[in-house]
This record gives sequence, structure tokens and C-alpha cells, in this order.
Amino acid sequence: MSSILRIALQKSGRLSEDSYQLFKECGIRFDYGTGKLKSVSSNFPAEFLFLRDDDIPGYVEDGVADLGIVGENVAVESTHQIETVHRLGFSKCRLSLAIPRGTDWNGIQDLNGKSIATSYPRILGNYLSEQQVSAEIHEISGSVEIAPGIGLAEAICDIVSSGSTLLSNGLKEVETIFRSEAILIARPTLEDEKQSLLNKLLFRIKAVQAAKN
Ligand code: PRT
Ligand code: ZN
Repeated sequence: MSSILRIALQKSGRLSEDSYQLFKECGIRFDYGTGKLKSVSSNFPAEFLFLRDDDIPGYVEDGVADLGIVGENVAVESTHQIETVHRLGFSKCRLSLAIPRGTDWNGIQDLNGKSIATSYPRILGNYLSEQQVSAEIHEISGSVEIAPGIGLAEAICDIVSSGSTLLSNGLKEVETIFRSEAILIARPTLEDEKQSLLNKLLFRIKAVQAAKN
């Protein structure tokens, strides 16, 4: 049986449109947005799976999918064995520390002994230990920006794009700890046939990117 690449994409969210657009520009056709969980391409040996972004690294590690597109923030935070194959340049954002607007800021050492709410405990933990700051990390899964207002934490570490969410919650960005964009991830060892399909796909992706620069 000839091989087919299984590619996991975010079903609906900030990565979805640009992910679908990328394959379209590569000349790879498939149906999406029909509510189906998967779709086989009509002109490239690929099957697309539509999932929540957080589940993609695990599915790629388990071999349910061969490739996936996720934010680098999600890939780096996850503990799954996956490899970054290529940087895609869209869904750019940053992971930043923020504190209530009225609070003084003299540098990262100000966070010593403080509590910080985040959905990114690993990235934040590594950053704090590099900076030799000892703070308590409160892991929460959503609406991190409300944590200081309800007395849960003195600072937050969250994804920022335009900055308007911080602004409307009375917070100010004080330090960027990680810069992210969408990346193509893969299982560390793909079978030969799948690897050669991946090489074909990468060739097209690079041509699309080169035409834009
Ligand atoms: O449903 P599913 O689990 O698949 O999606 P999700 O809600 O977990 O993720 P989604 O679609 O919000 O984001 C997917 C990826 O897009 C993230 O992992 C990032 O890599 C990237 N990305 C780019 C962002 C943003 N920009 C962004 N602004 N992810 C989240 N945000 C959120 C942020 O958490 C904060 O609440 O938007 C708010 C800040 O935005 P600004 O513009 O007000 O600063
Ligand atoms: Zn998610």
C-alpha cells in the first residue's frame, strides 16, 4: 500500500485560516469547515485531521498524525517527543509577564516571592530559574488576565498579540519571555516513504514562502 501523510491542523482558532491557506497555496486541495473530523486531499497523498491545537503534539508523538501545525508556545510547553520541521511565519505572538498598571517595575527581580498565574508553567519556570528568580507559579488554563484582579496572583504570564487584552484588564506588559509563530512539527523518525512525501511538501512550502519575500 502506498503511503499517505496524516497532517493535524487546528479545527477552528487562530491557526486555522492561515494553515488552510498555506496548503491551498501549495496546490494541495482538501475540504474543511464541513464539521468533519478528517478529509483526504484530492490531489496529494495526504489526509488532514481537524483537532484542538493542544491535542496535536500528543497525536503526533503517538503516530495518530505524522505532522501537525501548532504555535511554538504549545510545542515548547508540551512534554511530547516531537520535532520542529519548519517555521511558518504566521500566528505570531509573544509570551509576556504583566503586572497591574499602577505597580512599580524595576526589573525581573521584583517578582521574587510573588505569585504568577499562567497557562505556561514550564516555559515560565525555565525562564525564572535562568533569571534566578524564585516565585510561585499558579497554573490556570484560561482567562489568566483576570487573576490579579481577583487576588489569585500578583502577576501573569500570558500570550500577547495586540496588547488590548492586557490594557482592558488594567495590566502592563513588563517583560517578553518567549516569541512564537506557527511551526510544522513531526514525529522524530518518519518512515522513508512518509519522509519523502514530507520533503515534497517542504519544497512547496518553501517556494510559497520565497514568493512572498
Ligand atoms: O480551541 P483550541 O484549543 O484549538 O484553540 P485555543 O483557544 O487554545 O487557541 P487559539 O486559537 O486562541 O490560539 C492558537 C495559537 O495562536 C496560540 O497557541 C498562539 O500560538 C497563537 N496566537 C497568536 C495567540 C494569539 N495570537 C493571541 N492573541 N493565542 C492566543 N491569543 C490570546 C491570548 O491568550 C490572550 O487572551 O489572545 C489574547 C491576547 O490578545 P491581544 O491581541 O489582546 O494581545
Ligand atoms: Zn487550545
